[in-house]
Amino acid sequence: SGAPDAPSSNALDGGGPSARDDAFAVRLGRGQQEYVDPRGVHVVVGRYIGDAGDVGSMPANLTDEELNANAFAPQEGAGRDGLPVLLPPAAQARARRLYRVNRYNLVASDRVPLNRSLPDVRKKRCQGKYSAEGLPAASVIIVFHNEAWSALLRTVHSVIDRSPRALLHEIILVDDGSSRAFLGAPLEEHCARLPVATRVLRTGRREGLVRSRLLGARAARGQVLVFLDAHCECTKGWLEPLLARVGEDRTRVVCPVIDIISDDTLAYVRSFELHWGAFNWEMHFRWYTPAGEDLRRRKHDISEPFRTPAMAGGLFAMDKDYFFELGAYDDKMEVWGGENLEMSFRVWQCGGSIEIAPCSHVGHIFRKSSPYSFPGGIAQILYSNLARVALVWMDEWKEFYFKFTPEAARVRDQQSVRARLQLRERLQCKSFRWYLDNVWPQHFFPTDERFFGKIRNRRSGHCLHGSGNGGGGAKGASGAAAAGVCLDAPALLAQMFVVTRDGAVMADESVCLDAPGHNDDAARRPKARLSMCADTPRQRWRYDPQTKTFVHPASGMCLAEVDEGVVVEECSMDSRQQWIMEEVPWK
Ligand code: LR7
Ligand code: MN
Repeated sequence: SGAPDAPSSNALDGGGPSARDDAFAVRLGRGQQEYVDPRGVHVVVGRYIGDAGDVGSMPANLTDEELNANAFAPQEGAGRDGLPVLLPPAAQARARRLYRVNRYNLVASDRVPLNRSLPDVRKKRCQGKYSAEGLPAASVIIVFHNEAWSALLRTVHSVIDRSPRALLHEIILVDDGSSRAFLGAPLEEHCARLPVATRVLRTGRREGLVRSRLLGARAARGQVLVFLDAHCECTKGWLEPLLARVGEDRTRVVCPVIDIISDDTLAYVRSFELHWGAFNWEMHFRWYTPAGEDLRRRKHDISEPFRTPAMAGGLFAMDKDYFFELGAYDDKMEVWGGENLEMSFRVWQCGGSIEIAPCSHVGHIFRKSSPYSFPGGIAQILYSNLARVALVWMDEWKEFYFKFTPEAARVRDQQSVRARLQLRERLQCKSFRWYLDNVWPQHFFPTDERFFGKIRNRRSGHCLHGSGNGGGGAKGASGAAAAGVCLDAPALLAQMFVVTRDGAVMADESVCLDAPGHNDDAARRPKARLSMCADTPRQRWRYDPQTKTFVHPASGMCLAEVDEGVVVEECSMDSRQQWIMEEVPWK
């Protein structure tokens, strides 16, 4: 499929999802995991912040010398063509120890030359599709806080080496209050010698990524702003598609496909191009795979840019004037998180669009946890940012969010969002309802026309489990549907379902109740499943309020809870086939 071989592991982070044998397991962000099975059908998305205790806690046992040393020591051929770096046993203890500095393998990163080669991962159709002729020039903005020298400068060098010189107006590095000596004068000296104008701006104190990007954007002189994280590597042809799409229509915000650079071996792993970005009920960013009609449309021409409801946030191109006209960023957002959804809603609701250009591929080191501090605490910061998003952009769905996300509800009243509401007013932006209906019609959010609540089995009293993260052991899962003890207050998303007018039984994370579309053998009782929502008769159900049964028209069978689990079987009106719909107000 064009992907390099799965990297073998230096096994530094004690296993975790990236160490799974499943070659289709890809990590997509801090604690965000997505497993695409070999047929690309089911997607399981894991928790956002895996072990919160791990986040932001700098280990006390690293010495100042270790934290401040730049041990960049390139070895010819290390990581060449994006291949994994395999450390000799002698280096592994040190690698394990220093892993915690950046939450990626610093020793391996320090061996990979700044100008390592990478495969051209683009689809055939992409090659020659975009010419550099007549495209607007870019200011590439990279913000960082205590990044490793090797990873930061590999980002810079990959931009310089793989961008047509005429399209690269400048590179702007924004140091967000880093404390490491090598990021001071030595960084400026290195940048001064580069063949492309590369400036280092400094916030002077820790401002967080939003205000750091704002500093960079205000200083930029290119027509298009291109933002990158500080641990990326650009591949051949990455820039032209971004600039071409923005050049054609300045209201487009264009993202590359984000490939995976292993946090362990630094291997470059091409990711699945069909993802698009959205979010779950906790307002955490998620990748989903298009299904049904969306998938068919996409497959028609895999090289064509496609629209996405939300962006991951770190890697995108946007016309500079449009960026400021549209309100830049919410500068009251701190440190990390939420700004990607804020910008996604704002762009869509206020007249622009967000798309992914599949011919543009940029690698990013995905980490399992954050290496840096969150002054004030991660929950306080993240949920304050998310509360701001909800308060400004989500209309009555903010009440849904606050009702089911106590962490955000707690900080709701501390937010002053007047200026952002005025911006929304001034730009005459559309409603969140419009966004849900038009930008993300496949969404699994409750609306007034949909059932929202629990589905309780009459015989056992058990409730169907969805995929919410609310606990109860029902981890976000495609797989066999299950029922278990009903969970009560605080209302738990794990057992909440939305039933749409056309009979889809949806849960959080875009999973739908699913059963085989035929019944060849009346004696068999196929398991019901939770699968990635798709436009298929397998996922259509008809609830009969009289008999309280969930009929599955495609197979003519009924949903039942039996000893083996949740199945479909021949309809009999037995109480195990009866389900009580317990409506819960969604706002
Ligand atoms: O206080 C800070 N100051 C900073 O300058 C905190 C962070 N930063 C810098 C940091 O050094 C890095 O260069 O900001 C950049 C992003 O921080 P990361 O790498 O810790 O973020 P991430 O990759 O875990 O998170 C994703 O979501 C973030 C939400 O705020 C940002 O939008 C990131 O840019 C974004 N990264 C991507 O979109 C890459 C693909 C990940 C996915 C999915
Ligand atoms: Mn990042």
